[in-house]
Amino acid sequence: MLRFLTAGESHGRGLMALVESFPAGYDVSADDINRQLERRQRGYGRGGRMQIERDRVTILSGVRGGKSLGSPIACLIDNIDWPNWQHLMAPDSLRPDKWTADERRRGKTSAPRPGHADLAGAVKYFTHDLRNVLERASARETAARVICGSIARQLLSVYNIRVTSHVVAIGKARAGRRKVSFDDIETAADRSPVRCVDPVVSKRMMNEIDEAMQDGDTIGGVFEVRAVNVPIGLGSYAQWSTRLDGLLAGALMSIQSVKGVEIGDGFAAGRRRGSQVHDRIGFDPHEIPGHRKGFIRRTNAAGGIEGGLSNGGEIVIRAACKPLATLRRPLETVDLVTKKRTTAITERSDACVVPAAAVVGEAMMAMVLASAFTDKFGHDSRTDIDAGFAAFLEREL
Ligand code: EPS
Repeated sequence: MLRFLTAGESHGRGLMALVESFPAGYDVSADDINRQLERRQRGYGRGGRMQIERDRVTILSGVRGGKSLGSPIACLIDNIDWPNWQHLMAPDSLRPDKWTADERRRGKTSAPRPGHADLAGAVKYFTHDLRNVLERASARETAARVICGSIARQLLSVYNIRVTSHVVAIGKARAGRRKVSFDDIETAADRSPVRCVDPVVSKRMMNEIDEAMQDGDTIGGVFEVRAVNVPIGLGSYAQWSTRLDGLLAGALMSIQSVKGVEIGDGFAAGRRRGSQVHDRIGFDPHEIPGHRKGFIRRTNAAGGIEGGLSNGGEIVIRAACKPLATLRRPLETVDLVTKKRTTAITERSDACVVPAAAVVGEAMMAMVLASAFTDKFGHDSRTDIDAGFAAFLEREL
């Protein structure tokens, strides 16, 4: 199994990503990783931190001459904000007696935010200092996921498997259910400050964010991630833990602030009959380049997955993000030390993260697909995987 691990605190020295069991012989380019990191940093409604950071990767191991070696790939992002936090986040002695007034203010964090990991984390790890919890719970960690996702994408691109995303709702502003093609999303979403392909809806989404910001509030939304040219038969129905839909849903759900995931028609399919939902099977003997000839579908209510397996169609998955828990007008809470009623921490934060979460969603989708792809076609070298994939494309059922 391909494994993707991350480490790092939001205001620590930096973030690390580790990719294990990645096969040898694939291009791994820091420029490609940096392009993805830059996409994650964009998005209307982001806070002050994104003005400070310029996320850039340093590849520490596992790549030589631009090609993967088959050994663990370790990567690093330096936090530019680190000098402002080094006294608060020092791995050695903290010395609060030497802190400035501003450091003392940032260092006192015992008022948990409703909706955040703060309270449950403090109880679980037995601490009254919420910084011990919030630093790792922070969505800054997703920068390291984007590194992993970018490495996964570089493998997938060899087989023409592409992943993209767009935002379909922010607050009350929603894009219609009108069909948007993968290619339209790929070209248009990056041009919108909120990753929405419809310029009119984009404006409405930005208004929703402005209004939330003016009220000292935050706002959530829904994004969609898609993948094309995924070969038929990734994942498996043989065991619950190998089902592709379960793996993708878990991966998307693991993104900070995501509270709901649906595949294909998802919840709407629960309101219709089988005859109105299932995608009829057809046969087209003509070869589609880079794709296995044969069985086709004209509809895609299944979102490209049936029985826990990719069915050769476009994979379509949506995720709903709750509004962030850090409010400029904080909610009522209880101080962990005094047990008295107070208001929650008001750290610097974002008003809306849905566009950035969509880019992280792409990374998670790419990791799961690369993992399922290598489970099917091999883990050692590109030469072996290319041969297996070519044979698979040729094979007739
Ligand atoms: C983030 C960095 C953070 C936040 C945000 C994501 O920076 P800071 O905490 O210094 O303002 O902007 O974190 C959260 C959403 C969260 O819940 O903690 C980033 O790099 O994406």
